[in-house]
Amino acid sequence: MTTSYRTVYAFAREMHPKTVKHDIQYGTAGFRTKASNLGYIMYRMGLLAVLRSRYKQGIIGVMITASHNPECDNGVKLIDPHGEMMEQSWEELATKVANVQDDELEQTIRDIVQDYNIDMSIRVNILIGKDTRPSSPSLAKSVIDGVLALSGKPIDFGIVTTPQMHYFVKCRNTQNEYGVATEEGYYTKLVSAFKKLRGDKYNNKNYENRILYDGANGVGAKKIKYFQERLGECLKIVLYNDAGIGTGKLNHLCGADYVKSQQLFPTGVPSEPNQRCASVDGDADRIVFYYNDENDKFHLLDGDRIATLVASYLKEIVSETGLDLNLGLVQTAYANGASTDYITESLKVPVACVSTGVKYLHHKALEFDIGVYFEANGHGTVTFSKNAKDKLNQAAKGNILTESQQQAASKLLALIDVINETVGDAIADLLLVETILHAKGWNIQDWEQTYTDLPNKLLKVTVQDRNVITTKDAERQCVTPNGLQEEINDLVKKYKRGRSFVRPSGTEDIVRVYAEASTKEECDKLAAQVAQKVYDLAGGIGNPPLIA
Ligand code: 16G
Ligand code: MG
Repeated sequence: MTTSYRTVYAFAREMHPKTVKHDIQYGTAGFRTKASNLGYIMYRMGLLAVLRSRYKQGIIGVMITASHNPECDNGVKLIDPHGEMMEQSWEELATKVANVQDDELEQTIRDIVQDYNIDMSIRVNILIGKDTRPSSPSLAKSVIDGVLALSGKPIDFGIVTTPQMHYFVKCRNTQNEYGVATEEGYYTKLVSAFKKLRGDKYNNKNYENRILYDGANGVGAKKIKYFQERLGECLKIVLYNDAGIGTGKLNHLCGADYVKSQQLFPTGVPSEPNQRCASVDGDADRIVFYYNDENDKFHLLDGDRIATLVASYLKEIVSETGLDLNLGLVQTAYANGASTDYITESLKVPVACVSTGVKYLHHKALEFDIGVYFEANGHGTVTFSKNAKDKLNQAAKGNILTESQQQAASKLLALIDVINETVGDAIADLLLVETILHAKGWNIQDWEQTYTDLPNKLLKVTVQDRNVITTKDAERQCVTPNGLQEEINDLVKKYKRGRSFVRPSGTEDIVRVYAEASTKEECDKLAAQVAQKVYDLAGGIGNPPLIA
């Protein structure tokens, strides 16, 4: 079979013409913008997926989603054969392919084929998935046209969560060694591991097996039903926010991003005092936990909390196995300072800090035998090295260890199957957290009491060009504009436990300001003062930020 390039331009011209003049960039989470501007981008990403697939000689995934954005937005990202986000060096190619004129498209494709020495005769499969946005089906059709134009074979998985797509891609590329590449395979893997760990004692000490679940009116609401069916009485998941497709309610006043960024209880979930609740985001790759106390005060347990809970539990089991496995935790600068102190000082687990964005966290985590990573926003998972899995498998089978060590090894192996190692997975993370709370006999208050978060604040500043801000040291230090870091240092010094950093957003045309300090008042003040410095030194536009 040889691929003809003839259709590339013809399809573009007749069916998917470029409709937007300005360039759009493949950012931290792929392309993301108004759905109405994305048709030609989708077509072109279908083309690129085929090139990437032939280049890597593996199956590539394409996920159509705009995560926690409003319903009118959409987006697309490519998934590499290991189930990870597409390698960074290809992001530039994606940007190029997305932005050339229609009549330059064919040549651009030919150039990539030549530069990367791609064998265009290889037969390839491209897996396509989408969230519940009303625009997703027609955008999926555009991706399919792109795949067909270069003679790839599209396989449509329909409406699925982002982490399900990552899982399918990995399963397919490992000939189902990682799991069976179907929705059923995914549910079976997670649910059987969960049930095995839980046993027949559904409650334990302070732990009660009931959780209120906010599905953000998205795919997370649809897919949790398969878990409800399979888990039954073992874990009672009570679903809220499951509005129909196209009602405009996706992520509206609910979902993980809303709860985390607004620090508010979502709409549509009843407030029962001290009841554990969880919210996922629009494509179910983030989760946060929370509750209202008897005085109706809101308490949030975010990604940092999940990270510490998971790391502490893994540390316990690893030591029970007696095996020599190195465990590490990866965070970003957004991690609450109190969580970092708790992890290093109390848990004595090494912490690495990397730049914002899942790909950075994931890659760093792979350096450990067991790498736990979470962003404060609730995106995260755990990765296990081959070395760790081999040692555990041997330990669980062989007679080298004591019986209790052997049992711990089996428990850890089951825990690995509750985890989606490819990417942060809200539902898998929910099952993991429930497993740990159950094992510890904890309610959500017990979990919260492990340490006290420092008050923190996020602000946005609009500037002429956000790229004038450059950073180093995992975004904790600002390099340009000149003098800004010194100003931040001077401000931070004035506050007890003060910490602040600024970085250009990778998903919005703004600069983000983060601050934390020992009291809420001080923290708000520090954030506002730093925001003002950004406005003054980095070309702020519009109204200056308000100083509290
Ligand atoms: C994207 C990233 C997320 C990051 C966020 C930061 C992925 C899959 N998602 O949603 O990890 O926290 O961007 O957004 O990488 P920002 O650059 O606008 O602050
Ligand atoms: Mg998401």
